[in-house]
Amino acid sequence: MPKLTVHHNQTPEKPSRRILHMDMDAFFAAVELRRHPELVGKPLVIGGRGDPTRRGVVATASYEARKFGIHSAMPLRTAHKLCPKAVFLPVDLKEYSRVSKQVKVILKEFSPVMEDGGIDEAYLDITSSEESSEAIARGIKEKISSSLGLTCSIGVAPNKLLAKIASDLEKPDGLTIIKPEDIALRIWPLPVRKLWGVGPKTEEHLKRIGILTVGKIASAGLDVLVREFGASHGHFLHRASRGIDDRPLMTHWVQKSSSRETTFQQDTADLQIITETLFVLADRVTEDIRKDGFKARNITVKIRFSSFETHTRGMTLREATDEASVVRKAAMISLKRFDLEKPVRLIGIRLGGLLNATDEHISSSGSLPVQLRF
Ligand code: TTP
Ligand code: MG
Repeated sequence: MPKLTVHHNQTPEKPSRRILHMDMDAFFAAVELRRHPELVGKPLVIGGRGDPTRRGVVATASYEARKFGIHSAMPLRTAHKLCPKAVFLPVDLKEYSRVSKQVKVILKEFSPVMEDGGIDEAYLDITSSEESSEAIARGIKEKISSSLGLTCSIGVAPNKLLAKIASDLEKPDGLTIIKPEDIALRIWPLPVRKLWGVGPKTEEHLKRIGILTVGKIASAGLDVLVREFGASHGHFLHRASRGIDDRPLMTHWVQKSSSRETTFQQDTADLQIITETLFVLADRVTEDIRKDGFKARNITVKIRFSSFETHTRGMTLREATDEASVVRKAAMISLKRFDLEKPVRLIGIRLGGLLNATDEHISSSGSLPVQLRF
C-alpha cells in the first residue's frame, strides 16, 4: 500500500455530499429472465438477433454465462464457442427501455435530484435526506425487487466517481458505502481500469511505467503524471486516484441529436437495398424525434464500408423538420454524395440541431435543404 495522506478537505467551503449510484444487475438478461423464468440459473446471452451463427455482439450475459468468459461486446460466435449450451436471445430495447423508465420513477421517489446515467444506471444526491445512506439504499433495493422483480447494486460515497466504483464492488445485489477514510483500503488496491477516465490506452501507458493499481497512481507524484499524460489528464489522474471529484449531478440533459443505424446481414453494394434501408432508418429516427417533441435541422448519413472505413455526408435545412418525407429527401441527397463503389457494411442516419417543436419560431416545414455539409 503506498504511503500518503489523503486530504479529505480539499474543498472545505463545500459541505460533504452523499451521492448514491445504482446500477442494475445483468440488466437485459435480468429483464428477459422475468418473462422466461424457465431459463433462470442457465447461462444466458443477449445480443443481436439472438442467433450466434449470425453477425452480432453480446449486449450482456447472465452471471452464469460470465463464468465461461462471456462478456459484453464479444462476438456472439465467440460466446457460443465458449459456452455451446448457453441460451441466446435477441435484444428487445423497447422492453428494456420501458423497465428502465420504471426504475427511474422509483429512484426519484427517494430523491428528486437524479442524474440519468444510461439505460440501467443513475446517480441520486441524498445529501439532504434525514435517513442513513444504508437505509435509503436498502429501501431502493427492496422497492425495485418487490415491484419489478429485479436486483441492482448500489454504492454510496461523497462523489460520483467513488459512488460508481462502489456500486461495482459487490455486484450482483451489492450495497457498498465508501467513506473518505476507506479510500486507501478499498480503492487503492483496485486495477487502474476501475477509475473512471482510464481507458485501454491510458491503462497501457500506466502499465509501461509500472503502474497497475489506483494506489500506485496516487503515489506517483503529480509531476510524473503531468509529464507522462499532459497537464489536463495528469491532474485528473492525480485527483481521481485520491478519490477527489467535484462534478455536480447533471439533472437535465439537453438532447442534441438522435440517430439510427443498422449493420447489413451481408455487406452490399446494391443501391436499391441501401436506399430502402436508409428510408426505413429515416422514418424511424424522424418518429423518434417527433415522439420527443423535437424538430431537426441537420441530417447526416453515415456509411461504413466493408473495409470499416467510415464516412459521413450531411446537410442543414433552412427550417427544422419532423416530417419523414423531408428527412428522406435530405438523406437521399446526402447518400448520392458518397462514392458507393465498395460494399457497404453499415448505414446510419443522425438528426441533429434539434429544436423543441413547440418553439414558436419554428414553422412547419416542407423546406428544401439549403446547405451541404462535409
Ligand atoms: P452494464 O451495466 O454495463 O451491464 P449489465 O447491467 O448487463 O451487468 P452488470 O451486472 O455488470 O451491471 O450495462 C447495462 C446494459 O447495457 C446491459 O445489460 C446491456 C447493455 N450493454 C450493451 O448493449 N453493450 C455493452 O457493451 C454494454 C457494456 C452494455
Ligand atoms: Mg448494469
